[in-house]
Amino acid sequence: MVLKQKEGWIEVICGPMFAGKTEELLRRVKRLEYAKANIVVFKPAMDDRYATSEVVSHNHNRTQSYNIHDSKDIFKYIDKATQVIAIDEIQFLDESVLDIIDYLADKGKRIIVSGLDTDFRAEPFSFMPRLIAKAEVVTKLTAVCVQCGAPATRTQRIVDGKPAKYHDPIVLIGASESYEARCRHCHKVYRKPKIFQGPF
Ligand code: TTP
Ligand code: MG
Repeated sequence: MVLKQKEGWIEVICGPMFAGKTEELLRRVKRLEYAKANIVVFKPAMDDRYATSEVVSHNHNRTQSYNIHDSKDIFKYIDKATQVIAIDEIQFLDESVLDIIDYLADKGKRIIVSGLDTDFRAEPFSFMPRLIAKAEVVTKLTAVCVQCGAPATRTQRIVDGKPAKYHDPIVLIGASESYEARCRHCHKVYRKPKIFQGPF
């Protein structure tokens, strides 16, 4: 029997900030663009100013993208001929994006998405665990801990020079002025509830 790869699946690129998730998404998109794939890129609209913009990585790599407020808006920009759908920072879209990309993968589309797997408290970021469970391929990237140089799996939020508090709002758009990549041991959150008390 000849084993064949059927078309249509979901790839997730996840990890903390400064891990190169956008860079990796763009790398996959660019390869497919060279092959003349019919590909549409999206990102969540953080404001109302522009309908189209670009996904830009820290390395200044970029590609044209559509800014969407609602995950259903994906259907305004794709059609049957679309082969690949990529979404950066998917954690900021509404949860129905999960059903939408599931549907599209079933219809034979290749879905490439990137997003934060955890928030600044190192808790799972909204629907990301469900997305990861549904995906065929998951790439968990690490950054470099700014304190000790170990692989960083977490994002530290700093407010007024101090670690953010557990009950601070989850969404705070920003970059290195408010966030740092940290490893498990260097990551700090104030007032984190004690959920489990072990024997030592
Ligand atoms: P990312 O694209 O994940 O950050 P990045 O560009 O540094 O990472 P990469 O190189 O891997 O692409 O963007 C994260 C956005 O999310 C950023 O605007 C800050 C925001 N954010 C929150 O709103 N809440 C949080 O808890 C965290 C950790 C980030
Ligand atoms: Mg990014």
